[in-house]
Amino acid sequence: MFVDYVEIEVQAGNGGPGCVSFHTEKYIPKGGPDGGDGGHGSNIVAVADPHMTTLLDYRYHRKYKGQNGRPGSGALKTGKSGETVKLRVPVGTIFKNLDNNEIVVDLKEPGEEAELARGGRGGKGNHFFKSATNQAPRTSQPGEPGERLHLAMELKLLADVGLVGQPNAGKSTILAAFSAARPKIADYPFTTLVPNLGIVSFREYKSCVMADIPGLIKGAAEGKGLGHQFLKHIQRTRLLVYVVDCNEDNIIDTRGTLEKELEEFDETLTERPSLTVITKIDTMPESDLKEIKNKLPAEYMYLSAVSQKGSAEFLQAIERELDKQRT
Ligand SMILES: Nc1nc2c(ncn2[C@@H]2O[C@H](COP(=O)(O)OP(=O)(O)O)[C@@H](O)[C@H]2O)c(=O)[nH]1
Ligand SMILES: [Mg+2]
Repeated sequence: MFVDYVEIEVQAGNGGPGCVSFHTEKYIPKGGPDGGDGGHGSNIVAVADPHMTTLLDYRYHRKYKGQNGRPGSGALKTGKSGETVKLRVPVGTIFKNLDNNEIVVDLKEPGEEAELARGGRGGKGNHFFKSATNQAPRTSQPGEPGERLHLAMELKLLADVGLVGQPNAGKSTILAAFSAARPKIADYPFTTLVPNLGIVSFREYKSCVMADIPGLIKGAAEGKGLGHQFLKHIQRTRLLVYVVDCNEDNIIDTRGTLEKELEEFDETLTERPSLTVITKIDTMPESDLKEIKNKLPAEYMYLSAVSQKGSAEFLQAIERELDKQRT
C-alpha cells in the first residue's frame, strides 16, 4: 500500500466587527442604537468527491483561506457572511491536525462533508448592548478570529492501476509480464486470494503500481467468491483495467458483467477512469482476432502477456490515463 500525503494550512474567515450606529429619522431626535452584527467568517469544509483519485492538486496549492465576515451596519443590518470554502478530496481521505496528531476528519462516503476549520462569529453591534441603564451604548464587539489549523491529508491507495477480470482472465500473467512481481499463475480460478502488487516501469524513469485484483465472478457484489473483500481493494485504485480473455464467447457481455458487479458494489466505480484490454491474443489465429476487433469498441486494446504483443500500446495507454489524472 502506498500513501498520498500532503500538508496544508487552513485559515477560516474572521467574523466581521459589530457596528455602532444610532437610528436617525426626521422628528425623532434620539433614535436608539441600531448597529448590526458582523457577518460570520467562512468555514472551511472537506467534501469527499468520487471523481477525485489523488491529492495531487494540494501539492501545488497548500494554503486555504476563508473570507472574513463583513462588518455590521446601521438599521440593524448584519454583515454578509463569508462563503464556505470547500476542499474536494478523494473518498477515503483522512485529515490529521499536525499540532496534536489527532484525526480531525475521516471521509468514507462519496459526497460526505465535514468541517475542518470554523469561521469566527461576527461581533455584536451596539443594539445588543442596550439596557435600562444604558440607552445609548457606544460599544460593539470585534469579530472572533477564524480557526487556523495545520493539517496533514492522507489517502491510502492500494495501487495506481487495478486489473479487474474474471478468474483466469490472465491478470496475474499481465502483472508478471510487466513487473518484477511473481504472482501465482495457474489454470484454475481463485489462485489470487490477496492482491499482488508490482511496480511497472514506463519510459524515462516513470512508473506506477499495478495490482492484480482477485477474480471477479457474477454475484461478487453480493459477496460471492469473497467478492466484498476484492471489491474494496478496487475502490483504492486510480485506474481500472478490465481484462478479458479473447476466447470468451461474448466479450462484450463479460466486460459488461464485470462493470455491473463493480457498479452494484459502489456506483461511483463506474465513473473511475478505465481501460479495457483483450488478452491472450497469441492463442488465436490473426484472422479470428480481426473478426473480433471489428465487433468491439475501437478503444479496446489487444495484448498477449506471453508473447508481449501489444505491450507498448498497453503501457502507453496506462501512462496516458494516469498522466491525465495528474493535470
Ligand atoms: N497463451 C497465453 N496464455 C495466457 C496469457 N495470459 C494468461 N494465460 C494463461 O491463462 C491462465 C490464467 O492466467 P492467470 O494470469 O493466472 O489468470 P488470473 O486468474 O486472471 O490471474 C494461465 O494458465 C496462464 O498461463 C496469454 O497472454 N497467452
Ligand atoms: Mg491470478
